[in-house]
Amino acid sequence: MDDHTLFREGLSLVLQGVADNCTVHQAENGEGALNIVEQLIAQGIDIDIVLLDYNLPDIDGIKLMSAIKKIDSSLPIAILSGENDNALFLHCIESGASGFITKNISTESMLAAILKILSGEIFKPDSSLINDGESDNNTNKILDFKVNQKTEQMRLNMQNLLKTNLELNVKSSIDALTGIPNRRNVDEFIDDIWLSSKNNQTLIGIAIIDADFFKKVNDKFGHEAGDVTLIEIARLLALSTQNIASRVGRYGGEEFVAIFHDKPKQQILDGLEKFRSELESLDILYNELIIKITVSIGLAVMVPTEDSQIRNLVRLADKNLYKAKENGRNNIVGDYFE
Ligand code: GH3
Ligand code: MG
Ligand code: MG
Repeated sequence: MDDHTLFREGLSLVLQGVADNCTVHQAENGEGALNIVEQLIAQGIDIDIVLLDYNLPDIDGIKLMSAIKKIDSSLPIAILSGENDNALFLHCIESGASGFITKNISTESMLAAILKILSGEIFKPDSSLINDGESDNNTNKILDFKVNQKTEQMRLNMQNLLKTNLELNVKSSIDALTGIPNRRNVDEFIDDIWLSSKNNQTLIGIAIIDADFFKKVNDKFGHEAGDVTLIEIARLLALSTQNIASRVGRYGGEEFVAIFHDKPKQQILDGLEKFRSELESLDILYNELIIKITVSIGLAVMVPTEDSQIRNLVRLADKNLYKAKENGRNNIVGDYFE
């Protein structure tokens, strides 16, 4: 729950990207969050964790936490905050939070924090991240004591199974270099979306994105510079398509993929074009050198018919990528199947 749409959508995307069997529900204010918790519990659905923004438009984060705890006192709740001071952390833990996560940390660290809380531990930010102007040794001792006490208490209802699953999924679904979903993850996702598109007669789109003359980047600047370039392509792809792509991933080597579901074709094309042009003008800094890179994109979209097959859609996207390369690279070729 966070009123900051970008942050909320981003975190949701990451969580769904790492755990196949995880469903993320989003709310942009306290009332929405309470409604979701109430509804899920009424439906008998287990909630593994609640991530609450501390600064909310309609209610104080701590008050909202108490309201949720009234519905289910055993629910692990993590408070997310842009501020990082000891007093606030202590206040949250005392009020029943299972963790206090500062928002200024990497996605990887945030996932690690969530995993820790899921395993029944209290998550406390790295002390170097905490602005402890006022604190002294004594405060730290109280803090450690409270954390230990709470941790022991929570170990009793540890959710080991979920933790193991999540950890396994994080390792086997995420591309180690770029941090975005890997081919296995994307392929499984495509199968799911395909079924849903077929059943609901909605549009599915697949874009295959390949870096142009990438070999030259390695040859000219070295393999490490090539790696940095791949990271930048992945980052920009995820960022510039975050509102339209259901998932992006690394398909292998210098090839990426984006999956679209139930979005108008023009919107998909606009999003991909935005990514293509932003990448073209991006200066990638590496050891005081500037690396330039472009991509060619093959897109295929369709509403699946009774006898259409997913592999034909992927094949068409691949064929279009080939055409984009032949057209001189740094462009998009797209097709629409009726
Ligand atoms: P085209 O425009 O036709 O796609 O040309 P290209 O040079 O991008 O394509 P080619 O397939 O000839 O070369 C791809 C290169 O990508 C070769 C390979 O060494 C490099 N590559 C693949 N994976 C990685 C990686 O993880 N890191 C780095 N640095 N290079 C990689
Ligand atoms: Mg290439
Ligand atoms: Mg290639």
